[in-house]
Amino acid sequence: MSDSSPARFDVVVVGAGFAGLYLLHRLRGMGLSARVYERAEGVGGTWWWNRYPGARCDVESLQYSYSWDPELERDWTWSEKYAAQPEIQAYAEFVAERHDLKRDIRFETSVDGAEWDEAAGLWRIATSRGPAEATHLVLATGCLSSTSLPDIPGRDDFRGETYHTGLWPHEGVDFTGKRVAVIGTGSSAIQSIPIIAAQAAELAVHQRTPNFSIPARNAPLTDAQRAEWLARSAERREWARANTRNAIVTTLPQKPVLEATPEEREAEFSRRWESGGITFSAAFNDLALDPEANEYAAEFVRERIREIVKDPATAEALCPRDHPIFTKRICVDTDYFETFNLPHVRLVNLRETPLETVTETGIRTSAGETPYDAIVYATGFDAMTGSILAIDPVGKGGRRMSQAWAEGPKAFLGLLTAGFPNLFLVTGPGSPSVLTNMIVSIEHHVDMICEQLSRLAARGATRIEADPQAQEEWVAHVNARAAATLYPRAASWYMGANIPGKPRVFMPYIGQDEYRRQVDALAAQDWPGLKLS
Ligand code: N01
Repeated sequence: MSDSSPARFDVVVVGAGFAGLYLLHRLRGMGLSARVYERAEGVGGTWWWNRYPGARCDVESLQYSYSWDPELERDWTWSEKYAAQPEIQAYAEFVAERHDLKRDIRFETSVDGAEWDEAAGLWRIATSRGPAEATHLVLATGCLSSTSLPDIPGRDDFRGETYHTGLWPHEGVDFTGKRVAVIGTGSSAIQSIPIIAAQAAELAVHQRTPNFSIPARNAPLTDAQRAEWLARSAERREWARANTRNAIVTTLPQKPVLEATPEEREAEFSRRWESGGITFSAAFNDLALDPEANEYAAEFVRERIREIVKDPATAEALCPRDHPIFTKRICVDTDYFETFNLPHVRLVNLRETPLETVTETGIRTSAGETPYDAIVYATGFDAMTGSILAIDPVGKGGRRMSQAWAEGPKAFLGLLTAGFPNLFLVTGPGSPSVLTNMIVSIEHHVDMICEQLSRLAARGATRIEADPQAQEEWVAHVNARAAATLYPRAASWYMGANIPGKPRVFMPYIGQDEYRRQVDALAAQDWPGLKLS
């Protein structure tokens, strides 16, 4: 069905993930007309698409949940420390039903383009079901929504089954008795490999770059744990927002590892390794800053890999050496390294035997061809900018976002780009986003957008735009913060390094606590850098 005349709204939102859902709820509360367009058949965003076996959040479920509805927090029961994809998607569904959000969401509708009409002061939006118009356009399109399938020679010749972890079939895949190749060893691969291995007859893991991974130590949550969290959740969430770089409640590091004795070092790394998860990175406060400090943490993890993996050559090949630990998103696994002890699982080290081509029946490396029934691409995403540039909005003077961002993404506070009035990004490049508990950053940005919409209304203004000079200064500030850390030493997706031709710029803002301080300071000065008219 296609609408013929443009539907007209105060705000059009692209995406019905956790950002789009909360934003829709807020916009309704402000009395604004809003429409959400979502290409999937249901809500949940990244959790709708990433249904690969073992998909699970690496932030604890009690924290990876909305804070804006205390009753919701009481009424929803998380079953495990780290929720699996079906439970998180069910939670998104529960929120949508509870707040009656779906009536303003058009599913299976992609937004294919958007153009700013300067004279009319509105966005003209092209969707797969016809045109729409809105005073404001919000891209709540997610940071990891645009999948990346590498251009490997022969890729499309393969006659067996082909999957990408980020576009997993909803009916699931049964690998029982099959010869399976996985390409990639990032978080998605590391989570899915143990489960694929449990089904497959043969599994070959094609690794170009080994990754650091920490055991999740996932477990069912008890009533006592849930009650304990509920009793103090508001206070703890607030503490994490004010005091941590990643908005995750944890015990903050007390000292630099370089000042710790060997016994203190070992004890703290061991304690964090045993409790599991990404807070391993908070063991000491100099790990992301000093190469020598970082190496202690890296070597601790390598030692664990050598302990777990029985074959010494495989263990050594699994030990990351090309980047400091924590400069790529640390992986969190359940039995990843243990999987390489299974007789039907083998590591194909692409650094030693490079992948030459996919054939009709398998994969050929420099060591020869191996037949497979299925190939799983766990090859990641065109992160942070991919889903924005897929729409490639056209701003003032006919200038496209892809032109404005030719040297790398530029957005004041990661929220608004100069030359694109009334176009908001949720957790855009230049904001803490992917370095944090995403739901906390999403809530912050949604609240910031609503604050700006209220300011516009209060002043009888209709347009908001980032000042180019303020934007340049912000981008320089984001870069300077990254340059003071070890992060730029990794060829990571944070740097755009996984996509051929993408500008190498460190995209997220390091430190959501500092980001909040900056935002609060701007608010106290009535938002210099944002022009209302
Ligand atoms: O993707 P990735 P991901 N030939 O980009 C390899 C979030 N996430 O989907 O490093 C061979 O990390 C590539 O190799 P290399 C999380 O933020 C969260 O796993 O480029 N290999 C790499 O090994 C995460 O960081 C959760 O040498 C090729 C892999 O593919 C982000 O999503 C779970 C190749 C891609 O790894 C992305 O994770 C899952 C080629 N041509 C994801 N091209 C949780 O919450 C690429 N690779 C736990």
